[in-house]
Amino acid sequence: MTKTLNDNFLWGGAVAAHQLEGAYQAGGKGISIADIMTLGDRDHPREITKTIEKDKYYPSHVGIDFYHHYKEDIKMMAKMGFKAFRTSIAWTRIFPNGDEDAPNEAGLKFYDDLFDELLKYGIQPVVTLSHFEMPYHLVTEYGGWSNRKLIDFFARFAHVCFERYHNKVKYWMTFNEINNQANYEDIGNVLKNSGLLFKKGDDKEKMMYQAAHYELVASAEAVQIGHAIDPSLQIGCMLAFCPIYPASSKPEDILFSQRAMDSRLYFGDVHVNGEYPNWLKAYFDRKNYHLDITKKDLQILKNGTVDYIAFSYYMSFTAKYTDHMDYREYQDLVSNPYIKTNDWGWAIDPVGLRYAMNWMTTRWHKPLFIVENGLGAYDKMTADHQIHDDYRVQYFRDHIKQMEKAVIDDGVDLIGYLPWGCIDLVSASTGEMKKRYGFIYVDEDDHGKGSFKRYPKDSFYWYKKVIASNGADL
Ligand code: BGP
Repeated sequence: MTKTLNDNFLWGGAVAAHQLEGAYQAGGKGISIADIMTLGDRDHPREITKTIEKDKYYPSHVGIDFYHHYKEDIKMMAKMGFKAFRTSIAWTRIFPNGDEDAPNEAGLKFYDDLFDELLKYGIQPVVTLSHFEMPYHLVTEYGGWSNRKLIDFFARFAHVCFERYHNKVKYWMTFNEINNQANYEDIGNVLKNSGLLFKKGDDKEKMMYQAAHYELVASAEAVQIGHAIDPSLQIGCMLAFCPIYPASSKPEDILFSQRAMDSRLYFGDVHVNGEYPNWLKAYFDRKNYHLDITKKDLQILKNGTVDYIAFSYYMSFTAKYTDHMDYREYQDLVSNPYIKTNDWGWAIDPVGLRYAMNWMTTRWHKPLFIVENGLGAYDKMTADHQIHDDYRVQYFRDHIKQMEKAVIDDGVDLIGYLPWGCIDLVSASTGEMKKRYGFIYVDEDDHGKGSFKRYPKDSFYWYKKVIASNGADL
């Protein structure tokens, strides 16, 4: 008999609060860093404004107005047969400024209602505490994650969420793509994700490591808080996983690509082993980085290791050794002749998903959870409201096949598969609507205009069939 996935495999989809909720000031919500980001596009990064300017369009303000449409949206997900739905809690709905003593009840109630609606259909909510956003007040008053105080603010937020929802939510993640959260190369991302403000002359790399350390400690503290409230909670980290292949069999290329991956994925080492890897400690020494890492921090990291590894998988990279071996230099990327790219230049590499799953299993020995994967594409709706997205079906078919090989043939322990943007939403990198990922089309343009009506795409019916057959009918 052919082996299949477990019956309790969690099929579903994933979104994030600031990319779909809209209603950015409803129910006492505060301003988050996502709310001051303007619209960008493939060639123009999004800008971060200091104040909200009248007449300017900010994608998160509208999202797809999920805040008011969630019942209808969840009904459609239930029709597809979803077993799980990943979303995030907007920190600013719970603590509008981030540093209050008491949470905002209206914000807490919104997520109670949302989780109840999911549970009504037997869909498990899977929750990220911080998905690329934080209260803007914490940036202006404290300097974002450059400040140790943020650990306490985050811990308080996590505590409130675990206490309130632990009977409704079993699977949690602390920071979305924590390894992108602390990425100093792209100023837009830095501000967006970690709330760092740079002054002239600042050592950005050092600041990035310091912020990353505080986030890692905050994450480990949250894991302990959640387990103390309810030991049955499964609390994981979330990593962006992009394999970085060597450009050739030249030993230097191989060592170089290995170090490049280490540098992106050391976050997983800290989350799982509760300590920094040796190569990174050596690097800190070499660079003379005396980071604020206390004995107590190291104890927290040790005591707050994660239950599982959640990850996003979109693409792979290929790297070539140049004349230096500093691990941050993996940006010397070359194109891979065996791999095609999507309209945004992202490499489409299904086999890379199987590679990723095996890589993580061998290294960390933890259950895995695919909480993002998908194809951003320009979809067209016909006059009779059909969306023929056969390219998306092909993308998913190829990736799910590799995922199944990893589970069935390679024995990887996988909790579920939650493709990204199961309903069209605002793109994180550009703020546009036209980079669509969903099984459900939302009639809205890049400026937040449209009927906001929802329509199933062809992929909707295909995915329904996949779920119904537990991944056998692709
Ligand atoms: C991941 C983020 C998501 C999502 C996805 C697709 O990095 O966790 O928030 O947006 O990428 O990216 P984009 O929206 O830029 O296409």
